Amino acid sequence: MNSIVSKILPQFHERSGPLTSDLLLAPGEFGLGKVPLKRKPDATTSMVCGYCSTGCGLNIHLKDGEAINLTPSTDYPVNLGMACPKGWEALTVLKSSHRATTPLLRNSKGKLVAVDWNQAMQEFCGRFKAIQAEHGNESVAFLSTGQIATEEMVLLGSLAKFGMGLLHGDGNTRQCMATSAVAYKQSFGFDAPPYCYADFEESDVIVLIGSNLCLAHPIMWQRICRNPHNPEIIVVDPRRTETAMCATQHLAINPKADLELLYGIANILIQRGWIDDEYVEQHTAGFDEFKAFVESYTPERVAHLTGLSIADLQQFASAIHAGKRVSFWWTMGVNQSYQGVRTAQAIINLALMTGNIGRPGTGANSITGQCNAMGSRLFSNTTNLLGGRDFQNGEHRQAVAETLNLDAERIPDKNSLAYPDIIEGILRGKIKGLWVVCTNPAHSWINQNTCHDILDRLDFLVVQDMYANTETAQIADLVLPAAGWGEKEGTFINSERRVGIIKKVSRAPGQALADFAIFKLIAQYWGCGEMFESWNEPEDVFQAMKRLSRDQPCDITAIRDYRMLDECGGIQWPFVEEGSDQKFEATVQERRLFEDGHFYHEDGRARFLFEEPRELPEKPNVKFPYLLLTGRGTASQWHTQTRTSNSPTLRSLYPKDIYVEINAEDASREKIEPNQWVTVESQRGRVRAKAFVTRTVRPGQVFIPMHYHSVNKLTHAHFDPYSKQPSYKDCAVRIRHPEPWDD
Ligand SMILES: Nc1nc2c(c(=O)[nH]1)N[C@H]1C(S)=C(S)[C@@H](COP(=O)(O)OP(=O)(O)OC[C@H]3O[C@@H](n4cnc5c(=O)[nH]c(N)nc54)[C@H](O)[C@@H]3O)O[C@H]1N2
Ligand SMILES: Nc1nc2c(c(=O)[nH]1)N[C@H]1C(S)=C(S)[C@@H](COP(=O)(O)OP(=O)(O)OC[C@H]3O[C@@H](n4cnc5c(=O)[nH]c(N)nc54)[C@H](O)[C@@H]3O)O[C@H]1N2
Ligand code: SF4
Ligand SMILES: [Mo]
Repeated sequence: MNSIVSKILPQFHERSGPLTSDLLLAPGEFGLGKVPLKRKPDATTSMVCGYCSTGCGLNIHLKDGEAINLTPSTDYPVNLGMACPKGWEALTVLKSSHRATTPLLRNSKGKLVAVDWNQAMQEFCGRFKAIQAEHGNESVAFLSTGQIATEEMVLLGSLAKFGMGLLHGDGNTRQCMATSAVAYKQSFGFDAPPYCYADFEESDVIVLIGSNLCLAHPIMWQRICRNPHNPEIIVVDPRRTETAMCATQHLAINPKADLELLYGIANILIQRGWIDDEYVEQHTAGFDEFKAFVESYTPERVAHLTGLSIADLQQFASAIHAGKRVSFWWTMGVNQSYQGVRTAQAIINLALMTGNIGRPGTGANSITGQCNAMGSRLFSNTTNLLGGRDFQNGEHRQAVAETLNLDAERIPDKNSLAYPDIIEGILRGKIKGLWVVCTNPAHSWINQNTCHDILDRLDFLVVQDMYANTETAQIADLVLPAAGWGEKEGTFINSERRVGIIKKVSRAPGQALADFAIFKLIAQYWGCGEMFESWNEPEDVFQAMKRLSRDQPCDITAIRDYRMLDECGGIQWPFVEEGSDQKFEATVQERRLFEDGHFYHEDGRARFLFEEPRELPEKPNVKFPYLLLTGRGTASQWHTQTRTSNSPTLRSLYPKDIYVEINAEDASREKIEPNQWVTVESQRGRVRAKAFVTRTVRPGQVFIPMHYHSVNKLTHAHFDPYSKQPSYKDCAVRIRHPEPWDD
């Protein structure tokens, strides 16, 4: 086996491998190419940011081929010279003492100790194969991510399912985008967010539902600030967020009452005759049934259910009617709900019935979260077969088999378990081995008390991460050290479907390898290396992705190569070869879908989908009187903070300690002083937090940012039935003080 390491490693080893930037020249001559350009060590190159789905372009300034600084790109169509604090600090967090620099294996004394790649690979393959031999192939699963390059996702998904024979693999996108993906698929026939960011600037009415753009997508918010039409900005959020404060109308809705609100608004629009009948007639199906369904959502009833006034509802409906170009946007306030799919579809219904789709400044627009969640939705080979296909469809399997020159029998004909079912499978002893790539479930998964207990039951847990100190790495049996953004190359797909490029401008520390290289190494040790023989570098996989996308709605066959992406400032899908029906100019930098009113269902029509709302599963009650909301806390914190906590600058921009936002009225009644430590308790666990007394949350509600590790001790594991996305933003808690830690 050692010979494999010596054969493979030098090819990939970050220390010996060339920086991509070695091949780069001055601005205007960027290229990742194999074309050996004359080396010019001090230059600037550009790539997209590795945090959020906005996908800003960053200029990376190099000295001797290595990144020394960065500035936001002024000519990238996404961010037009802007970046948020995370983007500005993206390089800093790479140089951290917490980086995983060597594989780590848990020894017989229970300690993680450094081992070499050869031993790590022997353990990885030996242990997983042994589990498979005893309990069947399906007893090993993987959990992946929306934060590695699409090429890496394709390789991981292909290796795991076609090479290693796994059936079950899902991603952290389940926590985040599953609802939107299912909603779009059912309504439009494909998971296709229709918009481009120019729509932020072209709308005259912008409706933001469960979306705190100002801090979660600050550059998208900047795009709204550039809107020259003096737009109405309507924010639907139980909290008076930074975004709500900037709105022209803030609807401080009762949590999880969005479905009632949206049905109520649809009813008002119908009653007043404010419908685009022609659009509905030509391009949709199911409107009459929907119309009959929403009739009972009278303004009086809806006002009562949502906690809003009838005047609020009338004003919202009137704004939609008055708008010439109305866009509807949503994020986690909608997706993370036990009825998220139907809520997202209720938003889609409003856009369809008013003809606000397919034109500039319109759309039913789901905003993605992670830098490459969109890549994961199409190419991770988890929920969908590669290219947005269906595992259960024989023709789809055949198409993928032919494209990848693979025996179709190797492609599972069953769907994977979803993330919550993988967790459940571990609990039931069906899943014994888990491989976690670029996600931190021991912090981010819902209801941590059981999550920890469940992960402890695994026979073998492998974590592949940039940092060795993540909550999940700490409990792993084997840690594989990964290179991060800036240390490897590939592509990301942003919220507006733009394929953008990332490059290697920094060397990964120690023995850390790009995920791509780790997957190749595993393939060799597993004994299926020849399946991926032709995928020597990410761009080879990119060419395969093009072929996999052919004739799918996400067709990118006309993107020639990385260099073209670089020259064009990223390219949105679809981007189809000459000679096909759809032809796009690379020079047109921002495009939207459905301009011809044709959707992806066989009849070309979008669907009106709806269902009776359900009760809040865990309502506040006498014992637990507050409803806990969770979400993003500041623009400077990223998720479980493995990355952002490594920047002193970012750390100075957010509160060090976990805090709970509580309304001044409640604080006064509970006799809580600002900044006092209190205990927040749910039926499942308790958390110590500092009281942040504020009027941004309403009485009876509290808010804790997700970035502090104990938050998910409180959350209640319940899910949307269609998307299986966790409902992170509704559970009942109480607040105690003095703290009951000693009782
Ligand atoms: N700085 C920063 N930016 C990020 C991230 C980060 O960690 N840090 N993460 C990225 C990722 S992966 C994602 S998914 C996005 C998330 O971006 P957002 O979805 O904008 O962020 P959240 O704060 O999770 O949730 C948005 C809002 O939903 C509201 N909400 C809660 N319950 C309800 C409800 O029932 N109805 C309505 N209408 N609203 C409700 C909350 O009060 C909150 O203000 O952000 C991305 N951007
Ligand atoms: N209570 C509550 N919980 C939530 C949410 C909420 O709103 N409330 N939001 C949910 C949402 S929307 C999301 S997206 C999830 C996010 O949850 P996670 O995915 O668990 O959060 P991250 O901190 O982004 O974890 C990514 C991990 O990948 C590592 N990493 C970064 N880059 C690379 C790389 O290139 N390769 C490898 N191998 N590793 C890398 C990082 O160090 C980090 O440990 O959290 C969810 N959890
Ligand atoms: S808005 Fe998102 S993509 Fe842009 S710089 Fe900030 S984190 Fe990066
Ligand atoms: Mo997310």
